[in-house]
Amino acid sequence: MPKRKLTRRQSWQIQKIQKDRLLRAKNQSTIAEQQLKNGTLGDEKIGQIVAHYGANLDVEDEHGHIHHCLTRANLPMLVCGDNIIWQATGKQLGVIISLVPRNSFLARPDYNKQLKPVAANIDQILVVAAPKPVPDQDLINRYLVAAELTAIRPLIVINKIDLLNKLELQTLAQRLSLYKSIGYRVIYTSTKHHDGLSELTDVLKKHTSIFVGQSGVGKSSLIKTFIPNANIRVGELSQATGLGKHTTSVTVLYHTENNGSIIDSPGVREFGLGHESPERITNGFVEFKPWLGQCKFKDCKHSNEPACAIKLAVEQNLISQRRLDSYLRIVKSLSRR
Ligand SMILES: Nc1nc2c(ncn2[C@@H]2O[C@H](COP(=O)(O)OP(=O)(O)OP(=O)(O)O)[C@@H](O)[C@H]2O)c(=O)[nH]1
Ligand SMILES: [Mg+2]
Ligand SMILES: [Zn+2]
Repeated sequence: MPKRKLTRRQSWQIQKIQKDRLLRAKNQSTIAEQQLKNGTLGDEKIGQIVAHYGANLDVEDEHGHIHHCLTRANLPMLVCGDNIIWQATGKQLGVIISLVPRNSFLARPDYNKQLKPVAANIDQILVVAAPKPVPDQDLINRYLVAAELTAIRPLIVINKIDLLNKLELQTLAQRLSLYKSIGYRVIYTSTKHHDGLSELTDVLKKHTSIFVGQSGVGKSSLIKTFIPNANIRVGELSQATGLGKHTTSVTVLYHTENNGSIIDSPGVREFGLGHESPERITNGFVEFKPWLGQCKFKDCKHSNEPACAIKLAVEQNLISQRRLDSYLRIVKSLSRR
């Protein structure tokens, strides 16, 4: 995607927004520190972050009650799924005083290239795509790379299959069979016709899963089918662009009936891997692994070099040309940032 040149006014606006944000965050931490100093605090308790609105976080206690909390200034940025220690400061209000070490966390760089955690303590990433908007395979691959590099199990969910006739579905399944061949589970769903939902329920059991993918693919709609009582907003696709309109704006964690938790996150058009090196990205393409280190040149980029083991594997149909092309596009996009 070409880089957009910002006008002076736009840069000024962005800078102002960032300054205001910083000020707000500072104020909020000062309030939290003040509350701590005032000493009107309850006992230290364990809790989990279940929603995240700027400086305010919703903490769920062990009884399933929600408390609106601020955090101490010395804590890192907290996200959904984080286990924390908090103290009550009032009715349904509290302050978070420490973070329990994370088992895992998914992060992505923001527009400032700063790495921002998205969710913590997750053990499954459900990469959701839909026939409309057209499944973006580079985006799917980016998520798969991110999942591989953070050692969180990824699965692919193709939603809205009701939009396809039998032949179209077969063609898509054929196209995506490559993912199955490299070890990823692909689940086909429709929230309209209830296809694949029991398979998905099974997958969610006893796990903490995050739903990620482009806006409008139906992440919230899928989650709604598992937690019908939750107040989840689902959006319309824009008439003009056919793309989603970013209905979900905050990341929220929901509990399922079968001991699982699901995290709904806002759709993204692009999942940046700008913080990763090309070598790490190579490792995120699982099927490349047996051939790594076998190219003629140690610094082989797997594009035009002679005696490239990866290209040889492509010629022998052991690696898909489409995955190699996608890999090369992703690596190329790193140098543009
Ligand atoms: N035809 C069809 N439409 C669906 C299906 N699932 C969801 N939709 C529609 O797709 C649109 C977007 O759904 P959302 O659930 O808001 O999508 P989202 O991925 O959460 O989008 P963001 O929150 O913006 O990231 C809504 O109009 C849904 O009704 C499906 O299985 N089939
Ligand atoms: Mg949503
Ligand atoms: Zn090579």
